[in-house]
Amino acid sequence: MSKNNSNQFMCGKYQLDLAHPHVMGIVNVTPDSFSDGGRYASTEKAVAHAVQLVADGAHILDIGGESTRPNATPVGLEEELERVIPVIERLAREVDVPLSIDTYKPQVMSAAVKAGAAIINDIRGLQEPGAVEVAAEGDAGICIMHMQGTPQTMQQNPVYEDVVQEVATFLSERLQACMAAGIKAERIVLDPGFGFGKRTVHNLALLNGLPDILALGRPLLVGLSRKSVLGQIVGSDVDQRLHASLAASVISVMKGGRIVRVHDVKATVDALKVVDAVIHA
Ligand code: 7PJ
Repeated sequence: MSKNNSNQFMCGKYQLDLAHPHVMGIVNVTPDSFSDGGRYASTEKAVAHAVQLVADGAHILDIGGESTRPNATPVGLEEELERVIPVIERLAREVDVPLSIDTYKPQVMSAAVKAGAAIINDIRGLQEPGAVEVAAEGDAGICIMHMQGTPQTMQQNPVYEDVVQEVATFLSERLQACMAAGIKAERIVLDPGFGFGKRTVHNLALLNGLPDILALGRPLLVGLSRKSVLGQIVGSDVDQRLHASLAASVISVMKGGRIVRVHDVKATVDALKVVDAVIHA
């Protein structure tokens, strides 16, 4: 495969060569209700998990303090900051991979970047007032994701005429808006947002349609790890979706995806080494 500039992803002090697939490990920072250590315990737990993911081969860590699963209760700004900022500060010192902040709140983006985050991963595609401006201020990489509706309502009745076309149009418009605000294309990756306001038919059409979205000219990030679409296909609970998730990661990269966002880093790294060897053979 030839070297292609559109595979370069600039994020803070890092430049990732996405000609090779990259694994983004998921780090959820949620309060630990079983421990009396409170905030300190949840910070320690998230940091330890993150350090393990890097040892397992994660190329990027995605840190999130608010669950965006369907029907999840929103987390307030102060609470979200208290969850994620101490974790990012610690990891910025302890690991040498780009840290991504999974948030749609401009205040969290800005604090996270100050604390050492190199990527802003926004499930709302920088649509919150002020988000594009915060992203344009620094040199962080940006992941623009598509979602229909909001996490509270998105799975109630998702409707599309042509899901691939509609997702591509949205991502293209957000890409233009970011570039108009001064964010260089090299800093942007795009994500169809699997499971965010999509039924199984929509998720499958999008997976098949990844080449059409790749045609927008920027690398694709794909998040299918343990998602309910896989549970529907395989008939398994969320903690029994490793094999289905590996299949999804392999297919995603074969179809043109370049960053996969996953829980099970070690297994995914091995699976994608095989895909990488085939792609570059
Ligand atoms: C995604 C995400 C995804 C990006 C979540 C879950 C839901 N960010 N954050 N793409 N999913 N960019 O992991 O089940 O698919 S949270």
